[in-house]
Amino acid sequence: MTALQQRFVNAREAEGPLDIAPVAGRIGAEVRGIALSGDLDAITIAAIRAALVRHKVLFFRGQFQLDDAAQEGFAARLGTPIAHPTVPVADGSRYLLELDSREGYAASSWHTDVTFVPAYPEASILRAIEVPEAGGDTLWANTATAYEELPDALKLLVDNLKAIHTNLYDYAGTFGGSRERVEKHRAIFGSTVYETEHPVVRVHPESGERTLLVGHFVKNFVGFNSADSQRIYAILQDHITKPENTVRWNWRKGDVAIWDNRATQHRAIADFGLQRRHLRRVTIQGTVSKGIDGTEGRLLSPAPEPHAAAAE
Ligand SMILES: O=C(O)CCC(=O)C(=O)O
Ligand SMILES: [Fe+2]
Repeated sequence: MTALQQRFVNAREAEGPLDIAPVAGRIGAEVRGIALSGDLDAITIAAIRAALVRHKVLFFRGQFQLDDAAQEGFAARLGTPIAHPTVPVADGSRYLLELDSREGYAASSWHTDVTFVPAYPEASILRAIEVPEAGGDTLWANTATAYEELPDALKLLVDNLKAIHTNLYDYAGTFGGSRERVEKHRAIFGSTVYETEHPVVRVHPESGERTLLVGHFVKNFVGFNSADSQRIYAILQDHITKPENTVRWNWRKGDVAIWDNRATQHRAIADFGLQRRHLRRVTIQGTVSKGIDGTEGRLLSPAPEPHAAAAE
């Protein structure tokens, strides 16, 4: 096996306190025999964090002990929970984002969460409250193996490329439901318009892996017009989302998925018709993206405060 192939193997650690079963060949692992809570000890939390960086998405079945407050409590052990920049929190919670099919919701296009800000979340924790009998799975893709596999000439193109990400994206193409609901969602999601320039290749702050940072918030690549941007985008997304790079999770009520939002994209599969599908998410604060040459992500809009920028 070459070093490259070795790295692609989504194998469990030889030792460690967690019972981990890899799910797909390159991404995803189920963690068994653990009840998530705000009271987990530091060794278990450190092991979960390490497994997250290694496997990129972790699944925990049957976490019925978690209510909204406990989901937030666990998030606070993993890092610093943050609310969505524009969408109000779910009723009675401090940080939770409601993902409820009753609101016409299905994030059914590939994305990394909240990349329209420079320090977008490092992780997201999603809990299934109600799920369809069949359908409504979620897919995740490994953006590190996607980069690793690119032909050298394409690596050369993306290594110094930058992209503009915005929350004013194509809602109609990504969000199910009636036109009225799409409009309502757009009004809330885009109530403040953000634009951020990110390196297309982000160096993962913990693993040092190079990852592709694109997804549906990308508006264009710097120096390219929108027609060329769309084609480059399609090439990169095709590499990221090819089945070999993905894992698919069939939700049961009580499941929790945690993903490393710095090394993955994900999307829901909107094949569940009018059945109820209800999940709640909390995100963990991330750090500003950094490219291969150290270039950092930067906020373009809303115009950053000059004082705040100087103080950073
Ligand atoms: O509904 C899903 O499966 C995914 C939703 C999503 O994009 C998210 O929770 O960030
Ligand atoms: Fe998402």
